[in-house]
Amino acid sequence: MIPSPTPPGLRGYRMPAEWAPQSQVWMLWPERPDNWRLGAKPAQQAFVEVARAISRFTPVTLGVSAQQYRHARTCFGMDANVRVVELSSNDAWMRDVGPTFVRHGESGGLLGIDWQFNAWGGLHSGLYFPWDRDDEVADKIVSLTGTPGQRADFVLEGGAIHVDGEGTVLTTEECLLHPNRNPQLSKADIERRLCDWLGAEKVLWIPEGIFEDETDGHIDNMACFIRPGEIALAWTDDESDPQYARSQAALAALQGQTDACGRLLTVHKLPLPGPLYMTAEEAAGVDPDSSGMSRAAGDRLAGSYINFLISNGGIIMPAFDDPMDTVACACVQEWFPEHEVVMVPGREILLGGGNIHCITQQQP
Ligand code: KQY
Repeated sequence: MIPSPTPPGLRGYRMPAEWAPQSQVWMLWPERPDNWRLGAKPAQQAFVEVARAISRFTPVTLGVSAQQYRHARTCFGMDANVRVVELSSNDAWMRDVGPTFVRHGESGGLLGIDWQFNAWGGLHSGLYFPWDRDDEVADKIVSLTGTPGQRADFVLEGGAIHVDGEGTVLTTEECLLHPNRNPQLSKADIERRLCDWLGAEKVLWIPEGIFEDETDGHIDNMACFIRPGEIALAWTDDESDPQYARSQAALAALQGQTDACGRLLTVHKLPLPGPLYMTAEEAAGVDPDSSGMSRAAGDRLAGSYINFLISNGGIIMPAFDDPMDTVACACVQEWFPEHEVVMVPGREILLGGGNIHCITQQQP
C-alpha cells in the first residue's frame, strides 16, 4: 500500500451509507480457542448462518486460514454466493480489520482505507497479542479487489464509526478518546481526521457505548443511522441496569442536534435483550489464555440488536432467544419497510465479544 500524504476525503472520496448498494460483503472465519468456546465449532456454525443469510442479498467472501480452508469450504457446499479464500488473521472481526471503502464523488472509483489496528487497545489494554495478521487484512483485501488502498495515520476500527453517507459521522467518546488508541491526538484532532478520511463534515459524539463492551464502547453496538437524519439507539427503561445511564446520556447528546446537512435528528429507541450473562458451561468451553479477554461465568454480555448489517435488500440481525427478539425485529422492520429483516442466532458470536455487524464489512 503506497502511503499518500493527502487523506481520501480531501481528494473527493466519501464513505457511502450502509444502505447504499453493495457488491460484496467480507467475513473471516472464527478459530481461536481462547475466544470461541469448544474450539470455535459453535461459532463457526453461527458464522455459516450469517454468511448464508447475507448471501441471499449480496455475495459473501470469507477469509479462512490454510488450516481451516478445507473445513470452511465444505461447510458452504455448493453455495454459489459464498466464496471462500485463504486469508490469515488473528481473529474474525472483519468490521475492524477490513478496509473501510470510500467512493470518489466524480469517478465513482473505490478506495479502501487501511486503519491502523492495535487489537482494541494495544499492549496494555488490548484484547490479544500479536495482531499483525489482523493488521494486514485490509491491505490484502484491497489487493484482491484491485482497488487502491491508503494506510491511515491513526488507530481506528470500522466498528467505531457509522456514517450517513451525507457527511455525518457517528461515534463514541468512550472509544475514540480512550488513551489506548491515539493518546497523542486531541478530540479536535480526531474529528479532523475522521472528516478528512471519511469525506465528512460533521462528527456526532455520544459519550459511551454498551456496558461491558470489550471494544471500549464501539458505536456499532450502541447506535446507527437508519436513514439520513434518523438514528436507532440501544435502549433500556430499567433504571437499575448500568446501561440505563449510558442510553440516557446518548439520547441527551443527540436530541436537538443537527447532522451535516442541517437536519434535526430523530432518535428511535431499540430495546436491548436480556440482560444476558455468560453461563458456567459457556465459560468452561473457552481455553484459558493470557489474552485480555475475560470469559468467566456470570460475565455480563454486551448483547445488542443494533449490531445488525444492512446489505442491499436485507437486514441481518442477531437473535438471542430472548423475549425482546420479536419486539426488536418488529421495530427494525417498521423502520426499513423496503427491506427484509432476517434474524440469525447471535449468542455464539456475542460470546466472542461482538455480533453480526462486527464480523462483516461491506464493499460498495
Ligand atoms: O465488536 C467488534 N467490532 C469487535 C469485537 C472484538 C472482540 C474481540 N474478542
